[in-house]
Amino acid sequence: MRRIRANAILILTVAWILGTFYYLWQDSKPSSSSSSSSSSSSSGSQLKNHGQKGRLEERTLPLIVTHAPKLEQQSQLLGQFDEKAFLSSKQLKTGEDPYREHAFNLQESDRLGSERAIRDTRHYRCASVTFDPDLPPTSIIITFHNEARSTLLRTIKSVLMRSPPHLIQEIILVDDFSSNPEDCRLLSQIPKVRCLRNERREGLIRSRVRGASAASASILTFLDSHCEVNTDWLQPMIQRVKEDHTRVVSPIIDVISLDNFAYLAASADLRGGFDWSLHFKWEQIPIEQKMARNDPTQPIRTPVIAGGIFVMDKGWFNHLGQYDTHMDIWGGENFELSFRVWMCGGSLEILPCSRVGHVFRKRHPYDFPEGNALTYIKNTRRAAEVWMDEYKQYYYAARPSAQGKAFGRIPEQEVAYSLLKQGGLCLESHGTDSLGLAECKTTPNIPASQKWTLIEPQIRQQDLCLAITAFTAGSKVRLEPCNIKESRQKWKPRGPALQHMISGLCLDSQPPSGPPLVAQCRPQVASQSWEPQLVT
Ligand code: UD2
Ligand code: MN
Repeated sequence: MRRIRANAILILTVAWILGTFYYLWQDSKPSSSSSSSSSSSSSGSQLKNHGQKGRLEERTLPLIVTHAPKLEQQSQLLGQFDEKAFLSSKQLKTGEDPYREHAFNLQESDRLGSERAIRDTRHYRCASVTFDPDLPPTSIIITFHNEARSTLLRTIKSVLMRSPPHLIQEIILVDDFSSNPEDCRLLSQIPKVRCLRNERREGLIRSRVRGASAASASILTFLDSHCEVNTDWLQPMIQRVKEDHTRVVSPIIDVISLDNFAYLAASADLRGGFDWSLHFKWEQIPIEQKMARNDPTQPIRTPVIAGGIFVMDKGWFNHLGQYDTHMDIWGGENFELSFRVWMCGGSLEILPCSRVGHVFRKRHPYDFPEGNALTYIKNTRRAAEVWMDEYKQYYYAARPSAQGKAFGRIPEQEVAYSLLKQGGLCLESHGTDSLGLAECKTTPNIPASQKWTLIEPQIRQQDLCLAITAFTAGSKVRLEPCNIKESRQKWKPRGPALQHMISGLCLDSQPPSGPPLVAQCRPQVASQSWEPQLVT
């Protein structure tokens, strides 16, 4: 009996070891001859690095390999296009740094060829999800600036190979004034591929708008120029947008190693996020939501998208005003679009049953005519100024260097103002040091001195904030320049009262003739009741 048990354990152990080896072998294909990371890291690295470490899936997934199509299928896919000539025209010279031109290992990408089998990284339950038989087709839009030929062609071929043909209306390439115009011309020979070439460098934002305007399908799909789409990547996204045209959906973005081009599964527990400096980062789904998720095929709602890979209705894209075309080169447009979508009543989601691989890089391989940092500030400052209302102060606090930097013109903003009423009287400022109560005025005669903006934790009048002068009962209040870190300026509503957060004291108009001060909070007392009334 004991012997049988020992044998069973031995067999299981051997099977487990073999399984692990097979998995690791699959995952590390293709093996890398030189896996040293990019040597040069430019000034833009901290803006660009989305922190891919820790984003990879830890769970061992069932191994399903996506097969490459047979040879006769391939020739049909590419038509007159001469793949061999296209790929062999430019080769890396011996001794040349393979990372220099593209910030990924070009040698490995070239070695891989234009197609390969990759692991189906979805949860196994995704394979049994079904879609409407009448999904509408999409226009795929890929903008590129000096992309490596092998990665660009692999992106295009993976789309043609791994999408139901009737769903691909066309692939629109927008060549953003790459040095060699031939890439654009040659790739147009592939059936369904059109290439538009910019006459000057526009950046990815204006290039995508150009591509979207040229699209003939009612659904737009955006991809970066160094992706590989995975099995059944497209159907889940089109299905969600077909059901509700205000959804903007993206796949889980798997990681293609910039060193050896291994295709690695990303974690399915992440969503998009950002810090106040408008720096994109992946964040864990909140634990309550994670616990409530009993179906791993369900969408994950996300505050923002990473930006490069998403599907959206063309009418909705136009309705929202497309992108902000005054943004240059790279960066910030993902926040701007995400804010538009949420604020205009749409939604953003990540679909775990859709997987697309992307080569995440540590630096920009291309130049920024106005400099990397200034361009990022310009773009994010536009997003903050246009969409973040009073919250933009957090952006400036986190990125003080953005203050005073050029960001072009933006449409006038409308801010919501309130009166702070106590019976028929209103809180009013007379200069910064003196506050008082005065008869409430009505539209259109409301003076700026009675208009307040209540954005927790601040009570503002333009750039001035209501502050206590000391942390003791009986202290006066006054206006002073807003500073988000200043604890004397932090308030929160407490019923009808306005309570200073640290001292716990409440804004009080007693005595009515004197200036308002802070006093011990007393519920239901008229002198501590401030009724906000919105004015336009
Ligand atoms: C991420 C997004 C990217 C974009 C960017 C913020 C993903 C996978 N990628 O950066 O799509 O949203 O954040 O702006 O979410 N390009 C041009 N013209 C230029 C510069 C770039 O056409 O002047 C192309 C470039 O060839 C590439 C795409 O724009 O296809 C995105 O550029 P990237 O790959 O350098 O950006 P990435 O992935 O770091
Ligand atoms: Mn990219």
